[in-house]
Amino acid sequence: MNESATSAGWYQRATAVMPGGVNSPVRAFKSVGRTPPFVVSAAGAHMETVDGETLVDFISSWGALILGHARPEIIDELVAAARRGTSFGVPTSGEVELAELVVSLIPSVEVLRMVNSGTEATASAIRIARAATGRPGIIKFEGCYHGHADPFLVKAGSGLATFGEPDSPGVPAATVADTRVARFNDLETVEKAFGAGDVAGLIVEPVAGNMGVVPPEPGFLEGLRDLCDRHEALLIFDEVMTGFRVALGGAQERYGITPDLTTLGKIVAGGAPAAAYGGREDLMRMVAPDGPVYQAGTLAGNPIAVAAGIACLRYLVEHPELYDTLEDMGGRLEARLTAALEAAGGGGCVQRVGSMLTVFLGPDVVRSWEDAAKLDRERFSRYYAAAFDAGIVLPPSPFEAMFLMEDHGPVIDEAAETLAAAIGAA
Ligand code: KE4
Repeated sequence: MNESATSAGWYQRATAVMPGGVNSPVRAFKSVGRTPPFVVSAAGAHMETVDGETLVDFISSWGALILGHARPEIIDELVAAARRGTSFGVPTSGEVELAELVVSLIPSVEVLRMVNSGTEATASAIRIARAATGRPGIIKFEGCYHGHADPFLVKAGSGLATFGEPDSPGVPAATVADTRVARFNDLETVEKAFGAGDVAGLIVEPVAGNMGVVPPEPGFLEGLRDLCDRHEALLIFDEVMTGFRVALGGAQERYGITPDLTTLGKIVAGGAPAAAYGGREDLMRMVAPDGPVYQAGTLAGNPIAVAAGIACLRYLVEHPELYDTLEDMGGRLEARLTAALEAAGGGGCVQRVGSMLTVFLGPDVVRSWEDAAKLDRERFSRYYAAAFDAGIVLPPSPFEAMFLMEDHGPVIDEAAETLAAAIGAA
């Protein structure tokens, strides 16, 4: 096998021409100290690598896949759309159908705009909040990730809920000066962050998934709604990960909270590249060309991603029982891994909402980033390696979620045993 035919060979070539050899940092597998596998193809729950390995995949394209890889129901529509042309730069009926589908499934979304990434969706949502209120302040939470737009690349200042400090070179302090950082599941820090009276909006992952899965505690989301109302700020649910994942109507359906704006991604395009933002009609009519808030995108609402998104959402509408199936699978996996943690005696917890879950090695409960940051990274890397060597590819970071897909059904119990053994070996 010639050198470049292996993952190691491809990775060497990749690093010569791409930062870290990847098109998104987490894919470099640096958090688990491994060379990333290079995938040739995937079908259902399985990935095939250039090294001839077949792996059960729990990355699920970071949550974008809820049915499985290369599902005919989606691929056939996507290919047919491509054969009709990949991009026209003028409207298509598919964009209307997808928008109507999303509006029908997520009640708080009365009007929406398609974009090409979750980052564009969240950046656009806070632009609307600032335009609608005339205020600059944005509140976000430690450990929550909303894409790489400048205003979000902040770390908590010297104390929580103080002004954000840039978390990346290239982000001017002025750009994040209006971003406050609060603690997830801690309404007091949110109240403090509202203090200055200049907050336009609060953006939150209603179920945190980017510090590992951290469910909202009872009353937390209600408290955010109340605080936003009291301070006349907008509540923005970043449902890029939770949308159509934790319920067909997203976390806002699961928890019964109505945000003012919602961002969507991943499942909304069935694994093809697209995202969206939407919400109250009065707010969304501010967006050009209806209103003065500018936002645009060459490939926004492109026919390929739209066809995949329609096919995926229609399947979910036609198979509502899938959420019960995923809940059952998730429950079985959670129970088995929780038992494995207890047997290993090393501390830790499994935290899950529906079909997104995280094995935290170390802390017995994770309520916020403060808890998540205490996890044992070396132990996670050992767990990761044991799982990979046994044929399972997990998200290559302890601060991510595993995502279940419909196609995990036939393999979930065997995978649970394999992961339980990996916990024991770590
Ligand atoms: P994108 O710009 O990557 O499409 O979406 C950003 C984003 C926004 N909001 C939430 C809640 C998200 O989870 C994301 C992206 N999620 C990560 C995985 N945790 C994407 C993986 C990656 O960065 O490669």
